[in-house]
Amino acid sequence: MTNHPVFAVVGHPNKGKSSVVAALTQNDQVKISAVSGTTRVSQRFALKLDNRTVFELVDTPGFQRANKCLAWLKEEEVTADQRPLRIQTFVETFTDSQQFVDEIELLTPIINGADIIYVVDGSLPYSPEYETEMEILRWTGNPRLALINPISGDDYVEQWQQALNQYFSLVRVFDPMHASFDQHLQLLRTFGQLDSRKTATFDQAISELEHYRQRKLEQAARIMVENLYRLLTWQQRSSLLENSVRDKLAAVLPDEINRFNNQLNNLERESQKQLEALFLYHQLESEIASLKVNQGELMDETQWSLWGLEKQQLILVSAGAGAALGLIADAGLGGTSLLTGAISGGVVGGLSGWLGLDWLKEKLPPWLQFNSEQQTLGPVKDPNFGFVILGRALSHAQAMLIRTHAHREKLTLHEHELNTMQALPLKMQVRLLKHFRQLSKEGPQGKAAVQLRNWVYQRLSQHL
Ligand SMILES: Nc1nc2c(ncn2[C@@H]2O[C@H](COP(=O)(O)OP(=O)(O)OP(=O)(O)O)[C@@H](O)[C@H]2O)c(=O)[nH]1
Ligand SMILES: [Mg+2]
Repeated sequence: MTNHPVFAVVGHPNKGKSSVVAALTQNDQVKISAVSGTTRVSQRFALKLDNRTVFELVDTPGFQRANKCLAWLKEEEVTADQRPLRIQTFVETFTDSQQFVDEIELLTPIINGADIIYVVDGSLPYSPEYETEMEILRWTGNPRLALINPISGDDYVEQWQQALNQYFSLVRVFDPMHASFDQHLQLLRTFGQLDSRKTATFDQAISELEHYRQRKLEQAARIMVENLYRLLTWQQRSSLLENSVRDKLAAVLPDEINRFNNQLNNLERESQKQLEALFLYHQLESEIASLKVNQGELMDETQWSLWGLEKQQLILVSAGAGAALGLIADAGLGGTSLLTGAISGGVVGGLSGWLGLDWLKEKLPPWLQFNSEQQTLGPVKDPNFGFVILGRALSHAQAMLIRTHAHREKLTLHEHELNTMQALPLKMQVRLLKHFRQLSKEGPQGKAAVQLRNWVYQRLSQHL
């Protein structure tokens, strides 16, 4: 015997039973598909918090022969008090037979004590054929809750409510594909109401789940700021190139910049994987445009300003916040594609050793390191780069926070979040810029990291 609540999720085929199980147990491995009859055998899925099972849901196949089942049950005349026993006899009689395979699968967990969650589609009209299923469930005598899943609209929700209220003590609307975290918690509260002995268990589960979610968001903020630090400070050294081939550098540089870009993308992907695992997405397909830092015309003296050395940006990076305020509006986030990070012009800073041009030495500001003995690329100097990385990471995390584990479509980045980065008040942009620079200097253990983590946490919390 288990001491945590168990619910059997039952109903007609293809009404979203498995989707409900996936969403509520935060498990993207539950099999879901548009093909009716996807779930063939009952399978238990647990919601675990810190390795402790809070509750289990049993995903079951849909009713296939409800009429015949009810006819068998009625073959003997029984009074209401004997109906649960009659259901038990049915299961004992047909277990291991080839008849009623689906009914046996779905009734077995119920006679073993599971409460019932009956799932229907609120976008299709109610019809009496469901009465047979509901009658069988009523015969079990177990606590029963009905969920109306508005698969493609809520046109018939009211009609369903009229019918379901007669067979179920609680009836709720729940959309497993789009339910928010709050709606999840509300439904858990309903689970607790189904049986007064379980109310306290679910009240506790809800408060644990809230804490658990907060901790996850804190961890997410940590992962995102560490990623930000790694990308902001990423430097690539080349061991292949010797001084004797200095004149061939121009030819090699594009490949090196490609390699640099690949590394940035690999680092970012690694961090995205960590976030996906954190939010319990183990087989999420994502379609995210690659981050791309352009070379610009690196070897062309007349184009040197394209490496992020534009006059306005120079001031932006080196001057205090007051001076920067007025500049950010046009030199800052304005022309940047925040989605791909393909900032126009070259943005690769730290071009140490790539040029060997004396003229550059004089023109370079002190914050751009120059060492003619080494070939290094990076770190990226464009002040917008921090916004690009953070905007992408927020968009990725938020896409996971607003989806449920019943969603099987590819994850795509939402331009929306990137736009809101762009729309941040100037003061906030300046503050973030300062934090980015400080983070690059102090590392992920410093003060700026704490401030950035808090900021990220706040933004993620807004989506709860
Ligand atoms: N748009 C939308 N589609 C849904 C929703 N719930 C389920 N679906 C889709 O409906 C189909 C069936 O969902 P499942 O969760 O596999 O249904 P099931 O009741 O477990 O089906 P069987 O195991 O075949 O009995 C899948 O294609 C789901 O993506 C919903 O709330 N909205
Ligand atoms: Mg299923």
